[in-house]
Amino acid sequence: MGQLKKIFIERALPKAEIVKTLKNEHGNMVIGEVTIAQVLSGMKGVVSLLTCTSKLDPEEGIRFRGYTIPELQNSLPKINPEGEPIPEGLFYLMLMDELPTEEDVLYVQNEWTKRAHIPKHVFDVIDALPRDTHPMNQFVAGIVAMAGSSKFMKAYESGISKSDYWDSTYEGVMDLIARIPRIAAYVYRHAYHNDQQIEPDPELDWAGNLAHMMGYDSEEVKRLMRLYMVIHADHEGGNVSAHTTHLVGSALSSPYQAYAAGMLGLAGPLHGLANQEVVKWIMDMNRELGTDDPSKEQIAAYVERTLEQGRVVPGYGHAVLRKTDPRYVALREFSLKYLPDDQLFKVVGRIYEVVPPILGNIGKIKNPWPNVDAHSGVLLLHYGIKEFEFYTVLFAVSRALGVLAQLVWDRVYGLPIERPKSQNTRWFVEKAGMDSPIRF
Ligand code: CMX
Repeated sequence: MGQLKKIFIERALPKAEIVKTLKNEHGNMVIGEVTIAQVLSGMKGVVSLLTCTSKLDPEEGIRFRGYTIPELQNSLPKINPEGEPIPEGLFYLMLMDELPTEEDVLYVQNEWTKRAHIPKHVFDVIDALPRDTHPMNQFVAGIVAMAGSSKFMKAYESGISKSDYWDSTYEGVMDLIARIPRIAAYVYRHAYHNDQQIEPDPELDWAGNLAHMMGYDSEEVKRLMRLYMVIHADHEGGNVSAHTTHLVGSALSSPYQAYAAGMLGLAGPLHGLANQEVVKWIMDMNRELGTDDPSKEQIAAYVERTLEQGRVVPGYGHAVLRKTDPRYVALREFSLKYLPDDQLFKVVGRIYEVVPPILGNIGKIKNPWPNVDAHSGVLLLHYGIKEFEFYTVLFAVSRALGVLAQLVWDRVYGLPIERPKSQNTRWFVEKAGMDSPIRF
């Protein structure tokens, strides 16, 4: 048994006992009430999931196993003291519930390098897709094409006991995370670089290798990629991508299938696709105004037009957050350090001054502040990664770290198949005491 896996399960089993006790001895305790409004508003605020890898506070933002983004930037191992932490360390933290040492991070990095081989048929599947297939669809097709090599499925078919599910899930998760950057980079080169593929460099870290295989070898892009992979990795359990991965995993679908399903959720414009939508929106605005330097007044008028058309302003608002997203702040700080004079960065800053008061005045929008997607595309564009339809794939690569670390915990905790209750309209109408002829 690998060193990490052995230590992991020794630490995880006592926690699984706590979860068992909660269920068996405190299972009848009432922890909340649910209103009709919550059911009809996407179950916001209904506590119904157990997620340990991260927690989202509406005011403060995300904490990964208790650590904020600035705290991680100070305490996770880095390749270069001037640079950003490497995502291997964040994965270790989310899986092990402990900050890693340099040696721990190296262990994870080596494990992923060893496991990174991808069967040829997976590339054939991507090659068979038209180049203009949306990169998220190509990416998910590649993930699904790998599902046949799932160690979990093989173990399940061989008749393993429930108590061992976590083991082959861990193996599958480590294989999958190791392979994901190559799939993403392969899609990028298939879609935009005439299939001129770049082989992985086994000496590089996970995020640095992703930048390298995409064709970007400068240290600055590698730094950005490390930051990008850390900040997007997890956002507690209820967001569409994390919840879907957990839900599909609860049917004992393999990690490949569960992750692929989750990433199809990430591909929606209200979730991860918003990063491409932001860049599109800014470019449309600049085109319509005939300038790349719009004034605050021009931006405000364009925002009003967007709203009048019944569209959302992408990159603003959030289902949980009620303040500026700390992931936005981290990207802004990176921009101030490396690209303070970038024209698009300046426009993004101006949009930040204009949009929140307009959205706030509407009244119904619970959070007028920017989320991570309002800023991420600008940095990628600055470094020449101009194919904005690819941006959500980068989000997906990062999101693997959190949702798959949690999937291992789901199996350690023995969480069962998820199956909330649904009711028809008649049921709600009767609950509310309404006089209505509606039957279902
Ligand atoms: N522009 C215009 N209208 C907005 C808005 C925005 N940025 N944000 C919210 N609203 C609207 C909602 O569409 C909703 O309108 P209706 O009542 O007419 O349906 C109303 O305000 C209330 O919404 P809310 O409770 O404040 O927000 P939700 O939890 O329903 O939705 C989110 C959250 C993120 C989907 C929404 O703010 C939005 O659509 N933002 C723009 C898209 C975006 O940036 N998504 C990325 C989120 C981060 C991520 O997952 O990556």
